[in-house]
Amino acid sequence: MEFQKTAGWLDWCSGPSKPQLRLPAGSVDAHCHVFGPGAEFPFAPERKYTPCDASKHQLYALRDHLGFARNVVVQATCHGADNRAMVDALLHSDGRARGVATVRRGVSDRELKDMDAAGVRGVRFNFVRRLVDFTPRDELIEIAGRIAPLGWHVVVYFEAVDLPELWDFFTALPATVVVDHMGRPDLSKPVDGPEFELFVRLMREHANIWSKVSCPERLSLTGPPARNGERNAYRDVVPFARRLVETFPDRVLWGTDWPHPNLKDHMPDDGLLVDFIPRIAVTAELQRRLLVDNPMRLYWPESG
Ligand code: 0GY
Repeated sequence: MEFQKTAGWLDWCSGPSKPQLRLPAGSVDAHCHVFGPGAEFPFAPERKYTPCDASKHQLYALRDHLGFARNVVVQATCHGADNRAMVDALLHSDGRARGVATVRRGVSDRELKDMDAAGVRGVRFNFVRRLVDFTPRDELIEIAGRIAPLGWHVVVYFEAVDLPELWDFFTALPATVVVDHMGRPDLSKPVDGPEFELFVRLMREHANIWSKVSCPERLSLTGPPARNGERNAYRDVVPFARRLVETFPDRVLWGTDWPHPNLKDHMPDDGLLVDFIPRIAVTAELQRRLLVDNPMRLYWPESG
């Protein structure tokens, strides 16, 4: 099937630089996606955007280029609850990728078991309105109950302004909960202001809640290297991410977010994104926890 990309779609960077940071051995890119290829794995009819293709081969070439050992492939909304492209990527990873799926209420036990065997370790609940239609809470609670026996966790994606309303739902989930991109804070607000404090409190009061300290390119208002010079890229994100890394060193994850869906402004160089890591995890010890120990504990516990 032929797909027409969403108008103004920015394709992923095809020649990323080699990072200066030598990643710790065994580092995990804990948030990335595959898109199609659409001709092989068609995009979902209910999708809100149509991306460029971004195949498993391209993802694994990037993994090797950047110096990662493993990936966590997160189901993207453009594939809806059709997890075939993500599962296919896991099956062709030589055990070096785990996955996070999107499922609906009608998913069978057999489908869940097969996904588990392929390497899926969680489901994603998405509350970002531009990406998905509303799913009733009782359906999500039912799904959380269905995956609990498998030992899977729940990944949640939402914007900071919606946290007060989602608080009770998140804190009642009977699983590890991993928040995408620090709960998408509004960086025009201070790092010690009430909005981000609420997110820090969520993590402080609930030891089962983790956060990805990913996506400076998505959150930053000060912007990318071209505007600031490499050393100052995404500088407004640093205090937010550093605060989480230093307060909760055992519950943070990092990922490239390749192939960076829905960016309007610029497409990041993934090598430079890796070089952002030492600015938010400032010691070798913090980097090792962020990139190796924490994701291994969550996604490859049998290797520990
Ligand atoms: C991300 C961000 C986005 C999209 C998705 O599943 C998705 O479609 O995650 C976004 O547009 O914010 O985390 O990669």
